[in-house]
Amino acid sequence: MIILLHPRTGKPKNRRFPLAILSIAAVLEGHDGKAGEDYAIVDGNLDPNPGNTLDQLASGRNVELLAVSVMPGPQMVSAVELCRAFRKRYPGVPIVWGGYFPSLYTDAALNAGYVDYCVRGQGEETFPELLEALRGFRALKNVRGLSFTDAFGLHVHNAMRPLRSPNDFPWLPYHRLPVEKYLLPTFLGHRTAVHQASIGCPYRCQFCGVVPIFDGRQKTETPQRTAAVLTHLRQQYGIDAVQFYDNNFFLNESHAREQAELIAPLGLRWWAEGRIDAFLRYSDATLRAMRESGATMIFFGAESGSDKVLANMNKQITSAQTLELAARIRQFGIIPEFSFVVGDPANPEEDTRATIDFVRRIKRLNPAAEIIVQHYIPVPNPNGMYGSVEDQIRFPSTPDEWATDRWLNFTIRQDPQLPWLPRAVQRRIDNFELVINSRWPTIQDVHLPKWGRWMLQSLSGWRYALGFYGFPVELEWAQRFVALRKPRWESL
Ligand code: B12
Repeated sequence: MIILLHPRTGKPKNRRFPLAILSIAAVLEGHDGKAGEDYAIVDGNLDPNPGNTLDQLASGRNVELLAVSVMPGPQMVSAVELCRAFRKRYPGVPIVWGGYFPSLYTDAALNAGYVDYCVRGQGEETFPELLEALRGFRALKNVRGLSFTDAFGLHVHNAMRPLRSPNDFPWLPYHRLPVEKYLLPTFLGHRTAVHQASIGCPYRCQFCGVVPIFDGRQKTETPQRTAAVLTHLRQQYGIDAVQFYDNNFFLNESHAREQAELIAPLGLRWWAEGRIDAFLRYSDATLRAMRESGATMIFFGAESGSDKVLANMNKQITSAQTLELAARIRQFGIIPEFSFVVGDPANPEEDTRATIDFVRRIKRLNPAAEIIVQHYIPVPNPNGMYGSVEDQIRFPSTPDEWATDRWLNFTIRQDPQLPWLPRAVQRRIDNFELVINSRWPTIQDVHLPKWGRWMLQSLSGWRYALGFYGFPVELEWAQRFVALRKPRWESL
């Protein structure tokens, strides 16, 4: 038996389909007359005690491989704990990690005594080839996208494999999960599903963790396949909303238009991530078609209000484009969610000031726009990190070190302790975020009561009006009181 493990990422009420593990499960199912593999899925977001479940599955059975999906942050912390315990009890069972953590920090992952293999990047082909290698039908060195430790204790990193379109792989085996438990209420609907129609991203923003893995490549499934999957989820499980997890859902206008027309009859409300420049190029008719197909909110990486900073990030947009989009999108009734990466290492003070001013301009143009303000934290990047901070940061060399509070806070961008970011500036960013999130509480928090919304808005109004963000103790208290303040990593 093969065990596919998706360690816990957050609170049960924010549970979503574990798409990464389901994608691997898809290729383990039987297809075209070929028998499938014997496998089980363990999801830490559903199972209150995944350690026990692993034990029940492994004791008295021949487990061939424990395969774990690991994203940086709380999921990695949970993976460390589960894998360490599993290795102790079942030392003969190999463990493979896949996902963003081992793809970005491969050596660190292999340095853990309990990680035998890492799958870098897309897993649907690498994983079955690893199984072949473990069964003696292929050499490990011939499995592209795989990393492992050789007999001399050296890390071997095989070449990456070409990216394939999700179209080339079978549908996800939703029936292997208790689907009902994953369709939870969100601001979009009562039964919200998630789907990812593409892998990778064709851009090379210097601050982004997707770039080192996919190196400016993206492959997308056809609009017909996306529509067919959503139709199945609608008919079979009654979904009424969907969150698209693509790094970049809109690439070209004809694709976006066709997609919108195909899913419109399903009557879903949806959220996705897109690019400001791509969106601005679309005609009014396309934007209207998107709205009519259920587009409710679109996340855009605006990143900064300074064109110099945007150029340094290699973002390939201008601040004027962000303002234009904020104004234009209003008439279509789609809410833009603008995300900012604040704290330019060259001049964090100036960047913070410029971005705060810029956010205020956006809010004047489109008060419904949602704002996410994040501290810039670097990720390894072979083309150089944004801010050229290579000499100022040393990443941990083991998952156990990544799992300490200091590095967990770094990953989730809460008190990241960056040598170039003065404490006072970090506090200013946090305070501004608190004021703006109180002045306009997000519509995405379905648990926030009306009175709580009203209280936050009333308390923060004067601060926002005067531009006074310092010492917002009453807002901290109020946010806690209305239970709005949850760890940042629980929302994207
Ligand atoms: C969904 C998601 C989440 C969800 C997780 C939901 C869940 N299911 O539990 C939530 C909201 C919790 C989340 C949180 C965070 N996330 Co997140 N998240 C994503 C997102 C949007 C999609 C991931 C996904 O499921 N994709 C679908 C699957 C099919 O694709 P995949 O994960 O790439 O899997 C493929 C391969 O990686 C590989 N693979 C993956 N796992 C495995 C396992 C095995 C055994 C094998 C063989 C292969 C394999 O094969 C798969 C199929 O090809 C990505 C962005 C993106 N589009 O990739 C960001 C992303 C992964 N998140 C990221 C980050 C940073 C975070 C946070 C740390 C953010 C924060 N500010 O705090 C938090 C913390 C994570 C945590 N809680 O542990 C970054 C990671 C890169 C980085 N910068 O370090 C990404 C890339 C976003 C970004 N652009 O920066 N996230």
